[in-house]
Amino acid sequence: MEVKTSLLDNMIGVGDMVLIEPLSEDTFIENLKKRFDHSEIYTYIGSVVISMNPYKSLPIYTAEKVEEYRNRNFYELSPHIYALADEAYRSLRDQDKDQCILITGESGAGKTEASKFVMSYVAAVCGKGQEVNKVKEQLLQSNPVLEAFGNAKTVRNDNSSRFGKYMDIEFDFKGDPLGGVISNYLLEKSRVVKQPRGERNFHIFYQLLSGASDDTLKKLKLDRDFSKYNYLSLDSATVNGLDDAASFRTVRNAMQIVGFMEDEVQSILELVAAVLKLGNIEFKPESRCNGFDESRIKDKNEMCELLGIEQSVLERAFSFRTVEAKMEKVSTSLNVAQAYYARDALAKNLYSRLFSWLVTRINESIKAQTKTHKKVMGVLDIYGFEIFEDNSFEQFIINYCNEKLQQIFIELTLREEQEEYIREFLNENKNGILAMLDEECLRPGTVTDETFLDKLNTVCAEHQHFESRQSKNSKFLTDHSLPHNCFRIQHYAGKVLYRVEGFVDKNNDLLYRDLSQAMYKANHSLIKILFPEGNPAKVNLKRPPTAGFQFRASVGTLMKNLLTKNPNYIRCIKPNDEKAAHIFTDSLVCHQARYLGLMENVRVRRAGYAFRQPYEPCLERYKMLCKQTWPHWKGPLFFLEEKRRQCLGDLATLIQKIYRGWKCRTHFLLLKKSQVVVAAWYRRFAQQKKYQNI
Ligand code: AOV
Ligand code: MG
Repeated sequence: MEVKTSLLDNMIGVGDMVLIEPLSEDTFIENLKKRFDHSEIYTYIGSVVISMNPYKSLPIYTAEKVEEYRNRNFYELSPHIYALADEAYRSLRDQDKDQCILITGESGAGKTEASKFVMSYVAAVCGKGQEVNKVKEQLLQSNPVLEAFGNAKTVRNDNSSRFGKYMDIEFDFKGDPLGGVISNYLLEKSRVVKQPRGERNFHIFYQLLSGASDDTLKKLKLDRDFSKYNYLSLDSATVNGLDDAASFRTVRNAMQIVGFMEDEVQSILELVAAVLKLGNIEFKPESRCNGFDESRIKDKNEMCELLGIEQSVLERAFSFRTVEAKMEKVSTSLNVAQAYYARDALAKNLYSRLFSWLVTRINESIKAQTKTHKKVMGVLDIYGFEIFEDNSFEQFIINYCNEKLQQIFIELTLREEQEEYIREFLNENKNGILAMLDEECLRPGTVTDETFLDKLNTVCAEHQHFESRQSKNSKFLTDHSLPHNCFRIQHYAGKVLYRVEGFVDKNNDLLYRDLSQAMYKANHSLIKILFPEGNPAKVNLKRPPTAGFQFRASVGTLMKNLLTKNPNYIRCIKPNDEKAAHIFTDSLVCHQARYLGLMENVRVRRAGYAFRQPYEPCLERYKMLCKQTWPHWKGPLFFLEEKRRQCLGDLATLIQKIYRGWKCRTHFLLLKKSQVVVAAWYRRFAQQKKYQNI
């Protein structure tokens, strides 16, 4: 549909979707496209920033741009992620409101890049001085380290985050940065031992082999040739546009800035090398007189030397499994397949524990050195919603996390429109899928992926039958045409078919005790730290919590935390599936705009009020504008209700005068029950006499 209004005649489209007239899905998409074609990748919906991935570098993140946006009002300049960052930072500093920056969008949409732009903007505008600069540098340099270990090439994104990340940046009362705290969410560790076609293992493996000096590689007993390692897929070992060797230098440098000691870096690299070596261990059967094939390691493995583990200790750990129960210890031997399973489990555990340790270690370096009151800006960058050909437990976890975030968005911005937005499979009660998986994993008797699927089908079918009359909202889709080992879920962003194979095992996430004990025996300080349960003095017979349980709990805590902060949204959109600049696939963008609820977002913004604030902070903020409140404003108890309203009225008139100078919108300050409401009243609507009753 051709958009005719004068606002859209503008070559580069309209900066704020709220001003589009007429509003329809077509005009919405057309506006995005027009802007995208002119490299205007940011567009507002009120205070929400839509960010289109340009897939090319744009000259809009320069120091001059930072200066341009610094201390400017949100709507003053053309839309930019810097405007959002500036607004968030200023309200944190001036109004003492903790902020969070919620960055959402599907895999490859530009979340991680956006989070880095926000962080670098805030770093550029906050505080000065040697100490402060050191803090800033450390916070920023934590990124390359975590990306090297936690990102990988997938078919959707060449630098895909395979973990969720939330970072609190802490400030003092002046707005100077004090430090930060990073929380990480479930790393997709299955990637360590196997990668889908067209994908890679985590970047660090390739970076190390390509970028380390000959001397370092010799010490680590590594060969530069990727093909020597079973754990490195070969069909896409090099990625266009990624320079692994240069990245390795960046990562080494970043580790140094963050505060890693040389011997720590050495230890970390030894573990990375050990994972590669572990993948090369092969097993052969050895026939026993009882007819049972016991597994034996084929060749001597250099991993033992690297980690200071005796070969015989490792061999034993790969040949037997000991089960301890109260006073008894029973050892059974492993066959070759079980030994391979144990090897992979060890590699996955080793790597994911190393990753968590890195986060802890970085936190130690970047934590604020003072206990005084801190203001906080949280930046959330999780793995985006993804649908692959083959979807497993990992995709379920990733998509679950995205559902939760979408729920928060709906709750905070669209609730009036979508009261009935309930996703049953997410419910925390016993009918949630993760809860059912846990119940199944803890059940005595034989538990397999199939028994879990049976349970899922039975419970959900019953549930649906019961619910069907009241709600069309069931998101677990039963369909008899599904492959027998699959279930399907209607997520907010699309239907996903999950293959159930591996769900139970990945959720259990158990490592044979023999292996953790062997690791604990290593003459390597870091390995010892990573496997504390291997300490024979600390045998704990209690079952560790499942992966799903831990994830659910940590995401739950995160959501509660986010709800206490003032949210700022960046909604990232992927323009095409080719990872290419200049291609705008209408259908793809439209699909994302729909599931992200962007149209509803515009409608709510057009109808609603732009800004709400309780009386007290508003008076505090604007006290200097009005002679009634300046200089004798003495806090909440000073005014009687009536007097307070009167003062606010005076303030309102003044603020209106200030805002009246604005070009396309007029602000009104209203007094609602207990809040001051600044309504953005758009002149176009006003002319139509549509909203005159505001
Ligand atoms: P994601 O974080 O949303 O995906 P990224 O932030 O990693 O996506 O972006 C994917 C790629 O798109 C980047 O590596 C860049 O090449 C390009 N890109 C994104 N934003 C910009 C920008 N503003 N300017 C230039 N290039 C950009 V995932 O982590 O897969 O959910 O899981
Ligand atoms: Mg990412």
